[in-house]
Amino acid sequence: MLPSRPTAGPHTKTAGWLDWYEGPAQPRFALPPGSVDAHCHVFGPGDVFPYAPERKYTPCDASAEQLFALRDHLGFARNVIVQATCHGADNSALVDALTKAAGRARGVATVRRDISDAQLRALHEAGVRGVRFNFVKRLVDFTPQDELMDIAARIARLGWHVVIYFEARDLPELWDFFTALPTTVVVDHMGRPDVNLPVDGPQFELFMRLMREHPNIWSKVSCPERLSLSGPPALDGQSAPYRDVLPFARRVVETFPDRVLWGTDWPHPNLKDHMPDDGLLVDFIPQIATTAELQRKLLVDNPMRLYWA
Ligand code: 0GY
Repeated sequence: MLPSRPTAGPHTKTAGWLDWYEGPAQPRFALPPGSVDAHCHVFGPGDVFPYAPERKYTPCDASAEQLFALRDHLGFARNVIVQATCHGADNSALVDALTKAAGRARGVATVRRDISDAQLRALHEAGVRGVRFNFVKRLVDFTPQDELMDIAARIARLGWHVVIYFEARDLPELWDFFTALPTTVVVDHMGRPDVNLPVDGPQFELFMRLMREHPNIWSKVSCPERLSLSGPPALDGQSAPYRDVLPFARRVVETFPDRVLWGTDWPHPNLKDHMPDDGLLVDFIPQIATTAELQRKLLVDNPMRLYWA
């Protein structure tokens, strides 16, 4: 069981925002030993780690302790904690969580161009191994690409990678920037395809081409709950959960088995329609990675190579 309920903290939560799911199911799928939840966040708690003034939403709190309780409940060994936009470039909550994880978590930070070398080194010591560049307009203000490229050049020297988050329709205009990045590049949530479009149609083909032509580009095959239009399991149990996302995720896993990662995305920011039960999300994994070998690569080998090597 999780130790405590979601709380609002000292801030007023964004209207319509759903709290993370309390008491998730025990997954039926037994995760391979050493599995990594490679995309999750901590929020606050806001009275200890205030949310950034420039944030576009105010979440309910989701602490490191609550994340680790979920990790143990679901059967993961480790987490990769990604700095959420509600904390801006103040990575204090992330660093606190990494310290508390005692080696069982790595981090992806948000940094600005004026960060010093000493601050970057301190983040590395804490367990940060990447930076996130966010191009989703509802989440962040615009940052010039030359600033991002400067940051990429500096973190490349530390052996870090860049995580990119964007909407599929914006890929054509971002292509040149993404393909010029000097590091390993990890795409969040398969570049957010429109799953109403065909899996072999021009939009998703462009994403597949991005990965095919650039062996340094990886993808998280996460967030079916965010991408799906068909939604979670029907109450009558007749329809498969997130069935419209399946062909997309399966195609990426089977085409690039050594460059895929999976994460819960707990505590699932910005969901207003339904909040997934994280236990059922884990049960979705064997549908997208259908053999023991693909599951081991997705959940253990790939994240260990990228974050713990
Ligand atoms: C995600 C997705 C979202 C939010 C953030 O940092 C964030 O605020 O990543 C989103 O709203 O799509 O990956 O957590």
